[in-house]
Amino acid sequence: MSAAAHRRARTWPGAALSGVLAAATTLAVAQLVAVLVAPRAAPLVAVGGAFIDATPPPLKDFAIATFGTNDKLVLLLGMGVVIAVAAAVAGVLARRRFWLGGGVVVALALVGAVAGATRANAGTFAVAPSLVGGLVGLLALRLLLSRLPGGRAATTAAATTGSAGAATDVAHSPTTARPAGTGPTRRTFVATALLTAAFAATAGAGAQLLSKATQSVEAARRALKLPTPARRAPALPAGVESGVTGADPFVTPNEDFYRIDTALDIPQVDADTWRLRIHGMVEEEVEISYQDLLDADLVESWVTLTCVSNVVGGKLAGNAKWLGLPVRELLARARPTDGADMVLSTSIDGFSASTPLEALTDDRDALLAIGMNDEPLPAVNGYPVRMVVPGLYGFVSATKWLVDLEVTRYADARAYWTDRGWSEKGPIKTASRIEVPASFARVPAGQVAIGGTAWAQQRGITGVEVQVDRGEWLPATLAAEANVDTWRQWSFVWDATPGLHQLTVRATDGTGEVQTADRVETVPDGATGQHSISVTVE
Ligand SMILES: Nc1nc2c(c(=O)[nH]1)N[C@H]1C(S)=C(S)[C@@H](COP(=O)(O)O)O[C@H]1N2
Ligand SMILES: [Mo]
Repeated sequence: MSAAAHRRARTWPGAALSGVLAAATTLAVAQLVAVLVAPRAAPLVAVGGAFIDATPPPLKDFAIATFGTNDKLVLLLGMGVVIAVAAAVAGVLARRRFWLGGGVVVALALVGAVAGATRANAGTFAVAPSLVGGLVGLLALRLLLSRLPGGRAATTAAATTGSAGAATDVAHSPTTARPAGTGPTRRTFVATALLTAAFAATAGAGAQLLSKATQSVEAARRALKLPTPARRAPALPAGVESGVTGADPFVTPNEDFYRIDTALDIPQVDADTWRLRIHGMVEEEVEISYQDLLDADLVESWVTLTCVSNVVGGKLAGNAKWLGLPVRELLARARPTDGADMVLSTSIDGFSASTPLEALTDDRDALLAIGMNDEPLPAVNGYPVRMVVPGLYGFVSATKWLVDLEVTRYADARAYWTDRGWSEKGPIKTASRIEVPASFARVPAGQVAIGGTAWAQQRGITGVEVQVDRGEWLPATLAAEANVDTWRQWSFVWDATPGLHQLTVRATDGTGEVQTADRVETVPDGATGQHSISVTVE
């Protein structure tokens, strides 16, 4: 090994640390610039968003199945790890030849800039965060490496900046003089590293504070008072709850409602400037404001929302009281032309859903919803306005942060998930699940309360049956039905004998059709199959 190689071998941890610190500086500065000029173009969020859009359906399904609603956190953590490793390698490379590592920083900044500029509604300055961040990151890398003891870059830096003077005073500026040829000491490097880390932390915290201060959307949402509906939802009948302890509540509280979307950062939509345009195959284009919605005759309804990615027995469904304007009233004003059979609804972040025109014009009360369980829509559930269409999976109907309705034809336009291997239509399939006891629970012998929920929106649930150890199907007791668009709870008293047992459930919908036992996957239009659990009776 040459002497230079020896020195490099000794200094690689410092070089790797330099890379990581430079990356942290890049991201923090980019975040700060993003908050100031292009909120949606912060590199992590923009690249993560582009990654989500490019994720093939099996991987998306895997992510949801494995990490549930934490899938986004996992993605961000994964990106953090990848970036840290790439940055460490870049640091070591840059130690050898600056532009080998610097090139990695430039490449990553360019990826961030392109992702930022190509997101929906990106804005004029969408490349700025990544480019400014990348530039500051490069300077940080250069500075750190020049302060690394014992390497070539250090020697060069010392030779160009050095003259006589004290070498070890950590408080000195980059032009601190030191004896020619001796190079910086370990203390100088540690001090520079600490300063860089402090700088990155300050920029990051500044970005955080600033974005809190400028996020007036949540404040506006909280201050909002929903109007009194012109038509209230009928009061829930007594007995919609089965009464089985531990079963899910009939009304899902907003904070427990499942969340599924492609948005890494929750879009901040200002209700005051919000507009919805209805256009395409219409006699007349219509545009409405949020105030128009507040002033309209709003209706309330109980609807159970369900995700197509819900697996048999899964929890990606929730039931709420929605407040909104029937979409058919707007469509009546716009007057769709002959041949139109679909409405493509688009959100501010580029997600889109294809809903049959029919489902938006018939009497099922498809809503432009602004309220959820007597509150303005929470930001995660689509504030200020989302669609809620009874009977259809969310991916083809429930567009959150809604900004555009295009009346069109299935032959002419495709929605977000249809481009990614999912179906263009998505009526909800009959489903039932056992909530109590939990799978693999241990229960005492004797009378055991079994409970759960079934749904078949638009058709309703007219029967639920339970099967023990693949025996005879026995009727469960149905809780009261609120309406055909909500889920229905059920209960069953089981005379449990000691041993390991299997319990299975199936539902019958309002058309008399019994839920199939055939297992199909969620892709492309929803899972089927019956939910079974194993229980040990002691
Ligand atoms: N803007 C936007 N709206 C969206 C989605 C999305 O990714 N982006 N996902 C849809 C899907 S797949 C479902 S199941 C529902 C989930 O609504 P929730 O998060 O309020 O439960 O939102 C729908 N609306
Ligand atoms: Mo979904």
